[in-house]
Amino acid sequence: MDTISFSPVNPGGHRLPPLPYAYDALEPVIDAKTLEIHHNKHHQKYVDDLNKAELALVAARGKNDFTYINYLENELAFNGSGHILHSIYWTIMTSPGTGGSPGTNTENWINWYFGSFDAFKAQFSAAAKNVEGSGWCILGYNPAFGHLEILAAEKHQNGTQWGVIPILVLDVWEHAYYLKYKNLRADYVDAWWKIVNWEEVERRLLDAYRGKLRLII
Ligand code: MN3
Repeated sequence: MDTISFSPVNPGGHRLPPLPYAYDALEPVIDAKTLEIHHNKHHQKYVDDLNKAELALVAARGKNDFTYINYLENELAFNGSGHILHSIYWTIMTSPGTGGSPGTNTENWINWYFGSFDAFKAQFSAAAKNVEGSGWCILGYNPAFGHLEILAAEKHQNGTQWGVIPILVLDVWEHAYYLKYKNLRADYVDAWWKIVNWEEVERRLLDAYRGKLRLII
């Protein structure tokens, strides 16, 4: 059997990816202060805690001491998923008026499964507005079924289908919108459509279908 070469992230080696734009680039939909805290503080903490959990597990294996295995497995799931989803969230947004419209393949796949773009948008918005507590709304490609699906995830990790590859993600934790929108999550969700980067969505969809998508670049 062939030995494949791969380029893993070493245990404890995760880094906060830089934003692909300035903190004020998403104004007025997402204000600069919210974006700065969200990226610099919240996302950084998921990265730090994921690294800590991985290194703690390296140490646990070394000592053959799995006393804290339940805690550490939960830390891996929570912080690993948080790191992945935030990294995608930053890249699928862009300044208002610059995101274009859905690409040909994105549009075809959405129309085939959801019936129309409007029906997709209505379901995605409803799912995002009604996520219970903190979580995400995710349009993902499911290689097991060969089609797109909308999933409403609680926290970062509950409510997924195994194998789903996130294509378009919307953070509906309060830290993503509370400074500007207060308790009005629905207003944030409705405004957010103005900053979707459809070119990046199309690229992610095609790479996911071809099995070439690296979730964090
Ligand atoms: Mn967040």
